[in-house]
Amino acid sequence: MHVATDTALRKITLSHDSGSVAQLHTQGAQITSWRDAKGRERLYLSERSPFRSGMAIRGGIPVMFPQFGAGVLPKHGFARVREWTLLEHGPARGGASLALLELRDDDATRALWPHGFRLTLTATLLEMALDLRLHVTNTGDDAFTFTTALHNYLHVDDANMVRVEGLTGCAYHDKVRGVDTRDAAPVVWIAGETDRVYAGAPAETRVVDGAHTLLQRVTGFADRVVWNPWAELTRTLSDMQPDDYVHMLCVEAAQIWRPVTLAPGGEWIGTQTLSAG
Ligand code: TA6
Repeated sequence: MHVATDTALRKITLSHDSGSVAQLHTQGAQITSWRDAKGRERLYLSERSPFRSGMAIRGGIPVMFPQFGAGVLPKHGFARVREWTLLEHGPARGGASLALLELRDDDATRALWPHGFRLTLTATLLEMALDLRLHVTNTGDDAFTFTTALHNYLHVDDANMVRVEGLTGCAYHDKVRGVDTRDAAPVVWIAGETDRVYAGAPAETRVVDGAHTLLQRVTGFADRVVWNPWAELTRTLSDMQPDDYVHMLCVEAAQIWRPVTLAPGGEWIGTQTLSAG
């Protein structure tokens, strides 16, 4: 896939001896590509993304903080459009490749959200897995409350044929129909616009895309979001091609239903390992 990239946005590469490679934009600490050791791209990235400073990148793994979705802050918070500081980048134990990025409050974030915080994202690339660790610390003098997500845009060959396993029996809010309901089906098939926030989901979710699977293992993030805009909504999104919905599915690790409150000095950690099969 060819992606035009504005050189103003800084991008780093994680590479593993096995041949797996990931790209990460320091804006948003956003992973924008992950190719496993067999050479298969596992993330969707829109060719129509603006790749301009301060504008959300459509695809990869945006970090939503301190607000998931709509609310008093800009949609999905500000962490995804801020420049993060690269603290570490290089080889790690067992041949892994690691990047550690940090975002701290500054005048601009305090103007939107008057709190002292430190966020770090640690990305570790392995042969067939990508591991992310989001660490939130309250560095201020007052408590704050946040919601968050790793908004994974998975690349799939055909969304019509994809099944998501592991959410059976989970309560969810269906944003398309505006109802709270429960998933009784043994697997989730995507057959139209889908926007669901699953509450208290199991730690493992599996996405099966033909012969390819992706296992998502999560700690800390209690909720999952499954989103595909489908044909009609995609046509209204200027940063996606009309047919892109066929090749993407968001299965997100999130903390939404029960917002997290941190006292001064308090910490919260969420992790996610995506394993390619
Ligand atoms: O996680 C699903 C969702 O909240 C959808 O409702 C949809 O709006 C999507 O995120 C993308 O949001 P964005 O602001 O990046 O267009």
